[in-house]
Amino acid sequence: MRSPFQSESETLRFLLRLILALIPIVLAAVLGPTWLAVVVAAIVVCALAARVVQLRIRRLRNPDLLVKMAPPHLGGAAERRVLVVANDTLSERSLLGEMQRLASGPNTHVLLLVPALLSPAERLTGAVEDALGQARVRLSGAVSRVGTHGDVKGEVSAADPLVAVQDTFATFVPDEVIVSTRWERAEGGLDPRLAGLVRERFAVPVRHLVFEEPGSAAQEPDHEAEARYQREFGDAAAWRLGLKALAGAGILAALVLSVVALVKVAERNQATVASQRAASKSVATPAAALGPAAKVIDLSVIPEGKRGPEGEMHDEFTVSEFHVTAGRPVTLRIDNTDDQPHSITSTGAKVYIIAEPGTHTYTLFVDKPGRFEWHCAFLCDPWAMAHIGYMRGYITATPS
Ligand SMILES: [Cu+2]
Repeated sequence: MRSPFQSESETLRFLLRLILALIPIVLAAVLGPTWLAVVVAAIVVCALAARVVQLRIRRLRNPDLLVKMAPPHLGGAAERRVLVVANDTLSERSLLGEMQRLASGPNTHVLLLVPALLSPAERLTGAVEDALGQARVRLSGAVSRVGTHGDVKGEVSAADPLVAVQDTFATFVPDEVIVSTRWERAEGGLDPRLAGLVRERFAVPVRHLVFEEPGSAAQEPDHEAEARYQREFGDAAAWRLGLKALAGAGILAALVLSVVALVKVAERNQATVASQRAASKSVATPAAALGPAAKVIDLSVIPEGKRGPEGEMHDEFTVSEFHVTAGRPVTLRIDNTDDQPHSITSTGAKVYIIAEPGTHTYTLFVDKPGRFEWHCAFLCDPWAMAHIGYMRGYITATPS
């Protein structure tokens, strides 16, 4: 596979840019919350992608003009070497006739180059065998029909068509090139701009044989028609690329937004649990200072342990009504049979007990009299979390 970079300095520049782009992402990840790093990463990726798209659009609109290569003439003065580039038009009778006419000329060598028609996906994955096989079949068909009339050789190539042509300038050294395409680029057909691109790069006569549709006569567009077509095709391709880039940006934005939302929710949950854990510890301390708890209440947490009135089974605390005396600690021995924590959370009573899985003791302490509602603050069974006697209940503190 060819490197996408044209030179070492270009590779180096790309690496430098990549490192520069990574700095803000790393900084955001270290200094800020995770979602900020995600947003910064997305912005950096968008900026890089926009730059790539901009460069490609520019290249599509104004293909860079290279210095033309003028290959030396190979062989005797009377010798003529003709390169024919075609694939999807190889069934055209007039193209084969033209090749026959050329091949039967004296001292004329014809090389038929058939570039495999690869989709971008095939080019990327290297799955070139099918396209190469098709190219070989077309080549051998054409050579067997033309070859008897003179010197015709054939070649298939999996490289980009322009690169394949360039390669034959090093090996075959043609004096003349014929490129045959359709006008409209059919599904996977040879790019009609190929003739113009070859003409731009090589100082040899390039003929473009165009077949509007199968069986039609060959047309040879003049310079102006060719240039106009190239411009229009370039504009259309630039448009298509722009639209694809927009769609890609939309998908990326949606992805980033959902990742940020997920990260934020996860961070908030963590913060809630952490603050509840801290709170349940701070409640335990004054309770311990008040001496041994007088009373022990045994209860369990059972996932899907109790049938609701609508017939479904729901998570439950086996005791959901607690009676305490204000200012006096009570010990809860909770056997949480679930594999996730549940809680007895009441902001009114300032009770924040997290029942971890397994059997542990906790101190229930309410400092003022009143009847307070509590609920489980962990996302467990939404129905149970909303119903008294399941993941919700009351703490009644009577005055001492
Ligand atoms: Cu719960």
